[in-house]
Amino acid sequence: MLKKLLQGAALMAAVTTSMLHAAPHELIIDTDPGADDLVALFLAMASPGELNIRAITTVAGNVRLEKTARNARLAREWAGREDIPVYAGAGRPLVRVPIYAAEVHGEEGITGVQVHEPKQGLAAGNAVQYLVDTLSAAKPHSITIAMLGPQTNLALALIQQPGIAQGIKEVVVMGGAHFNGGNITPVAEFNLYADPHAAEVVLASGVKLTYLPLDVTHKLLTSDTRLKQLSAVNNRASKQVVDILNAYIQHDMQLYGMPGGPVHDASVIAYLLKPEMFSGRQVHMSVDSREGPTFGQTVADWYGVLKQPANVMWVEEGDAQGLFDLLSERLARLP
Ligand SMILES: [Ca+2]
Repeated sequence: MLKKLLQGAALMAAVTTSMLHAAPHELIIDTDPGADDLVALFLAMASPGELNIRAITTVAGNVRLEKTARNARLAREWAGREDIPVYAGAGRPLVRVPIYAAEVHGEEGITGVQVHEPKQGLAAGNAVQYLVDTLSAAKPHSITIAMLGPQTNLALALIQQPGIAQGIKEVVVMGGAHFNGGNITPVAEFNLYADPHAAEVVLASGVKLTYLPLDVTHKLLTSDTRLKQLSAVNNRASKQVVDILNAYIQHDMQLYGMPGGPVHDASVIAYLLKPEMFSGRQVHMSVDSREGPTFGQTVADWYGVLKQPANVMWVEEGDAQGLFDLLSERLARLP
């Protein structure tokens, strides 16, 4: 009897899991391409079974808005996914002076490949208004947002209409740093440093938040073997990814003395596709937006010493080889 019950429970669990996998994420990708954003966009656009990408929204970040909006359209053109609309959003952060990261991502925002003006233009309207309209019309907790840049667009949408939080299932953020230390200051990660006030607005909205900070992305590194694995896919998309990464990883490898480079934003998409490859902890997190040496720092209470309620899932471990296996498998589907 007990054995039968256990078998029944196992079957139910398997059915539930397969049902969960059967329903794709209704996804908006908010992004500032960005070399690693390009890799993330390819991974997402190659995964229509799991990710129904409603739109790509762009923001100023790694480079200026005109270039991030163009690069998102380039990614879409290269991936053969011109069915996905691209909306341009905020051209500057909420409060702070704009900063960019051309020294890491190149003047055009993508390293290692030639850029051109894509054939298809932007969707009409602003990304912030698109977020307001889409999230307010959405079923409760139905839309996932992959947050691959500064959080300005979503913050502006939440300020304009706080009720839109109801449409959000989860916001999965590439950003922040705790154990690792920062990459733009000793303690701040770029996306949070570029607009900490926006991150505070999103945090205060009470939406379900998952952070993939440098703590995990600096563990998911390229290697010669992994770049060869990507090369072996041998199509245009894989060649572009290898060219982008070969140029992009140099900065971090030299700066940190690491054996390979991180592919930060791709880990957000990998998390959505295969959450079982990652682990972390529900923690209380705050963002420091005071001027001074800790500007943009995320303070993650890993050990719960503050006795505050958890407000984010802080991802700390990931399967590096799993990420590159997934990327290779999915890139093979692209042109
Ligand atoms: Ca990014």
